[in-house]
Amino acid sequence: KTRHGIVVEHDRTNGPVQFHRAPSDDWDYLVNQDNLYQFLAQEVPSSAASDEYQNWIKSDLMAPIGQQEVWASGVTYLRSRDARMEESKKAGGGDFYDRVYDADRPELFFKSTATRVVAPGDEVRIRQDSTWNVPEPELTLFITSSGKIVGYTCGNDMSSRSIEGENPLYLPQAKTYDGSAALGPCLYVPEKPIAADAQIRLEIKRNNETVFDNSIGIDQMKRKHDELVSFLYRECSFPNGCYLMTGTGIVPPDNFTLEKGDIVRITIDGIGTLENPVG
Ligand code: DO4
Ligand code: MG
Repeated sequence: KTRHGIVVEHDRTNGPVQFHRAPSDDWDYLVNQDNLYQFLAQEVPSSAASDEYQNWIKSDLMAPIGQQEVWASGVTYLRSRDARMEESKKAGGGDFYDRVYDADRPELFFKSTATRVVAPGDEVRIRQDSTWNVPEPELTLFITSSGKIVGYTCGNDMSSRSIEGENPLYLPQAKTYDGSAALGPCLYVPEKPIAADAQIRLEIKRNNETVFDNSIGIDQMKRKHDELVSFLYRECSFPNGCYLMTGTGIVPPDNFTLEKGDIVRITIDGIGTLENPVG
């Protein structure tokens, strides 16, 4: 894959979301700017691009990542707290999830580097030693090295519920393995923070049929984006900026597990759709 996609906010006033090729091949340098919106607004045409251009760029998108680390937040929505409490029951349950939902300090964990992040259209994976697997559709922040949120993308925090449910200490194995994360389809760079009523939608298709479809508003999240960032940046520096998945508010019912060949589609208003087959 050869193209990094960017969506600049001024597109929203011009009809459908318009993708643009990133105006530099030096992704790490390009995106790590506190005035990224102002820079891109000058570089990227505000007039609508042709359908041909849109199809061309969407056909070959890389994940919008270079040297950045990907971190993730957990238990930021009620649905996530309830699902984790349920899945950990057999292991004695504990009140970890309940406590972290209400605590001052959020759950933050290291998810991935670019090597384990897959691009739009490429395969996300389920672990061979896991029996219960789900995608987690998450609004993902892009934060500069100074701690400013300048962009957003869709994230898939692929998770093994069987391994995580067996013991909370297995979380890194449940969350981090080859093909366990997807980002894209682009970096969305608005002038102001993403709309508070933006919706996240998760659709899962199997043999051309929809087997799961649900949505949630980002306003249902318990924590503020800046709150998550301030904890993440307390004792960690990020010379190239950083991605932070903000947690899932959608968890399929307990009798659902992903299968090889399923198609996972994550759509967030303003950003577009991240689609990946499961391998
Ligand atoms: O506590 C385990 C992980 C939580 C998580 O990934 C989420 O809530 O999205
Ligand atoms: Mg998650």
